[in-house]
Amino acid sequence: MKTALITGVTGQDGSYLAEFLLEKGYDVHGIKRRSSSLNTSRVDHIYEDPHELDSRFHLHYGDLTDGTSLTRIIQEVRPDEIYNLGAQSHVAVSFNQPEYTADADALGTLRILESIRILGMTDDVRFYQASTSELFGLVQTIPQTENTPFYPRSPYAVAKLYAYWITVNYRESYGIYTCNGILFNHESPRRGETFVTRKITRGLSQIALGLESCLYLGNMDSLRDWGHAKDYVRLQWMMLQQDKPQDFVIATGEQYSVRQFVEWSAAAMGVTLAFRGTGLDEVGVVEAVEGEAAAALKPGDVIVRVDPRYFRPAEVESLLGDATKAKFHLDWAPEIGVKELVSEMVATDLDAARQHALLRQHGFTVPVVLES
Ligand code: NDP
Ligand code: GDR
Repeated sequence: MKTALITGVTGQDGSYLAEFLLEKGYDVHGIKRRSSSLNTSRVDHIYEDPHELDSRFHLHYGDLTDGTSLTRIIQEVRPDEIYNLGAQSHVAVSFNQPEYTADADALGTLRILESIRILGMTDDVRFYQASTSELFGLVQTIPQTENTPFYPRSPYAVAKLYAYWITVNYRESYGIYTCNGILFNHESPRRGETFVTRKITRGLSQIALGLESCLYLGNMDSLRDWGHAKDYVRLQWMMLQQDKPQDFVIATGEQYSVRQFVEWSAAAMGVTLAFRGTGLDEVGVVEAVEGEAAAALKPGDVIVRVDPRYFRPAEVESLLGDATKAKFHLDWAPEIGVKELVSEMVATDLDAARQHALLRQHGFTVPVVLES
């Protein structure tokens, strides 16, 4: 039985990867950070009573900013594979917390690699680094491949640039089996609520049920290559099963705007949305409503507006990936298309909104938070 250690196990990708590896028979150890409130909701369903002898899922307190905790955990667990998915992963937040972002995302990666080296495990462990399409930033060529030059546009991307190169450097310097997965945006019903896709599906669901009245967004012209997180975590594992370590771009090869994602999400709940006006005055107006899902809405309702507070100091306007190398070497292709992704996210968020609506109907206070 192989043993895997996952940083960021409580996040979107970490939770799907843990499920995937448990199904493959792995013993899975995850690092969770201390939080004043519970932060394990995405993995609670796979957590077993630690008193059970055959439990294969284990959680350890640790933090990417705390090198000794990382060394201790790696020494105790002695994993065959380490997946470094932990990060301050929000691009906009990285402009507010650049130093912390660098500490967790850049130095955190170095701390793990150094632990591997200091513990004399360079030949025993395989390391996956969650690199990102944000590295391409101000894109130099379209579509982006493993050979496209990087031009990071945020403290997050700059920190991830360091993490990318230190991962390459420890492979070349010490012969550690390390891989960078340069993953384009991937989403799911487990996506953090402040990333744009989830903000849209969750926000529109609440509006459809009459719990909220308007969704405020930033740059709706932004273009992204959106895949499904489940397809992408499979890749993270596949990369570590090759004879030789390599870096791969993972993407769908299709690109859509934030506005398009809003339209599809509305359509998935029976609402035809039209965009009128330009710039800061652009609004999303309900044109027609079909079915019962969005019973609170009627034609003419303005349910989407632009709020400049969600613009970033420097924007990544357009990302489009070319995953030919992964298709060739790993025989990988995404299985879940963007429309299916939207339907799944909307269905989950509509269910949650219905529960909230029911609670409100019965006099319970349900805080609805759209701020992101
Ligand atoms: P999430 O934001 O959902 O998860 C991030 C995880 O990192 C959470 O478990 C979080 O813990 C943990 N974390 C944050 N700070 C620390 C810290 N200081 N020490 C230890 N753990 C910490 O991200 P995703 O699952 O979406 O992404 C996974 C990784 O892939 C990230 O590194 C991200 O930057 C990268 N990436 C993501 C892409 C995407 O589209 N999703 C695309 C390309 C790269 P907590 O739950 O307590 O907050
Ligand atoms: P991104 O994802 O920055 O690409 O990083 P996000 O969903 O936050 O933004 C995508 C695009 O949508 C625009 N946008 C908004 N974004 C947010 N969050 N909120 C809004 O209201 C809003 N309105 C418009 C953004 O400006 C941007 O252009 C994600 C993260 O998962 C990173 O960790 C990962 O590395 C990259 O994807 C690939």
